[in-house]
Amino acid sequence: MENTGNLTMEQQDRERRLRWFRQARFGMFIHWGLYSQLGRHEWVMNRERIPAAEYEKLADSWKPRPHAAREWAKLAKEVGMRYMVMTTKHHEGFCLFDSQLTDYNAVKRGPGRDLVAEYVEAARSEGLRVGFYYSMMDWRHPDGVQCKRDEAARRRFVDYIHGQVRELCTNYGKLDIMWYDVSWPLDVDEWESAKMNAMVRQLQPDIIINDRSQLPEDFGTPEQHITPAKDGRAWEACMTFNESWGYTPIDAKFKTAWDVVSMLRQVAAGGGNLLLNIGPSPEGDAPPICVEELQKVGAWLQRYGPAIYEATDPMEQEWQITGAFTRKGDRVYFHCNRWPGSELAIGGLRNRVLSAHLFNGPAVRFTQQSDRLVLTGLPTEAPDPLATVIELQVEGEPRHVLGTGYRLLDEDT
Ligand code: H79
Repeated sequence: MENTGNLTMEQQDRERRLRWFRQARFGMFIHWGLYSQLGRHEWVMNRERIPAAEYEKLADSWKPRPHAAREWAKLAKEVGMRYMVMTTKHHEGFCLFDSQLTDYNAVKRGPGRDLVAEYVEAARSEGLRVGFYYSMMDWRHPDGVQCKRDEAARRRFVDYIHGQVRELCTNYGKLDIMWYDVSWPLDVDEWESAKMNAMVRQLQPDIIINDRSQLPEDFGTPEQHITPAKDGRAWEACMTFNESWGYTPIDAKFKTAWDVVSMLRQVAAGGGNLLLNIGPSPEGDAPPICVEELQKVGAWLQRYGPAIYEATDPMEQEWQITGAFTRKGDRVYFHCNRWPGSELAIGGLRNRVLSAHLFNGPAVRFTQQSDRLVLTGLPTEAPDPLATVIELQVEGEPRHVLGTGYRLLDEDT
C-alpha cells in the first residue's frame, strides 16, 4: 500500500492520474505537419520568412499515405515504448484534426482525412497511451501576434485556442496526455490557462497535463536535456533523434542505439521518462535510420528491461567513464557502456557488496578494498556493446561518492 497520508486530495488525485506515467519510461514523440514536405525543420516558415500565402499551398499538396501512424505505433510497441505524443497543430497553425474553428485542417485540405483520428486508432490498437501535442503559439492565426496589443484580438484568439483544445478533448475518446507547447506571446492570465485546464480536466478526468501553459500542472518537460525535476514531481525529457523535430533529411547526424540506451539509463536513474522524437516524411515513413537504431534499443530492452523500467530508486552517484548506475532497493545495476576488458574497477561505492552477477547471467568474482570494487574474470569483449548490465547486491542504502579531489584509499568520507 502506498502511504498517501500526507498528501492533499489534489495531490492524491494527481498521483492516481500519474501512476502509469511514472512507470512508462519510454515514449515516442511524432512531429508531422506541412513543414515535413519542405524537409528543413519545423520552424522553416519562420526561419526562412516564407510568406503565409506561399506556405499555405503546402496544405493542398500534402498527400500522406493512409494510416501511416499504424507503422509508427507498431514500431513503438515493438521497441518497448509505452506511449505516444503527436503534433495535432504545430506553430505553423495547420491542424491535423477536424476543426470546426478553421478550414486550415487536414480534413478540408490536401490529406482529406483526420490524421489525428488515424493516430489515435493506431496507438490504441497497439495498447499505447495517447498524447496530444498542441502549440498555443500560432504563426498563421490573424490574432496570433495582435492578441498581445488588442483586447478584442486576444478575446478571439483565446476563444480559438480554448475551442480547439475542447475539440481535441471531446472528439477522440479517452486521452492520456495534453502536451501544450510554446505559449508566446501572452501571459498565464491573458491565456486564461487555469480556465482552459479546468475544462480539459472536466472533459478528461484521468488526463495528465504538461507544464507549458505557464502552469506547472502534472509534469515537467525538459527539452533536449535530461534533468530530473525537484521535489518528486513527475518529469519527461523530450529529445530529438537528429537535431530537428520535423522531417529534416539534411540534418543527418542521428543518435545511435548506444546513445538512446544511455539516455534511458539517465531518465531511469532520475525517475523520469524519455519522449524520443521521430519526424516522419510527408508520406509518413519514419526515417530508416531511426527504425534500425530503435530496433536495437528494443532488443536491448528485451534483455535488460528491468534495469530500466523498474530501477528508478534514487541513488547518489558520480561519473565514471565506464558507465553509471540505476537502482532498485538493494540491487544496484551498473550499466557498463565502455567495456574495459576482463577487469572492471569501480571507485566510490560506499556499500559492502554481497554478490555480483552479469544481469540474468553468471556470478562475477570481485574484491573490495575500502571504496575500490574490482570485478575480475569478465569477458575480454563487451558482452553487449550498447551496455552490459552488472547487478550488485549491496548492504545498506546504496551510495556512490568520489568527491572532486584526490583521496587516499583508507581515508573516510
Ligand atoms: O516542437 C518542438 C520545437 O519546435 C518546439 N518545442 C519542441 C517540442 C520549440 N519551439 N520553440 N522552442 C522549442 C524554443 C523556444 C522558443 C521560445 Fe520564443 C523562446 C519560445 C518563447 C521564447 C521564440 C521567441 C519563440 C517565441 C519567442
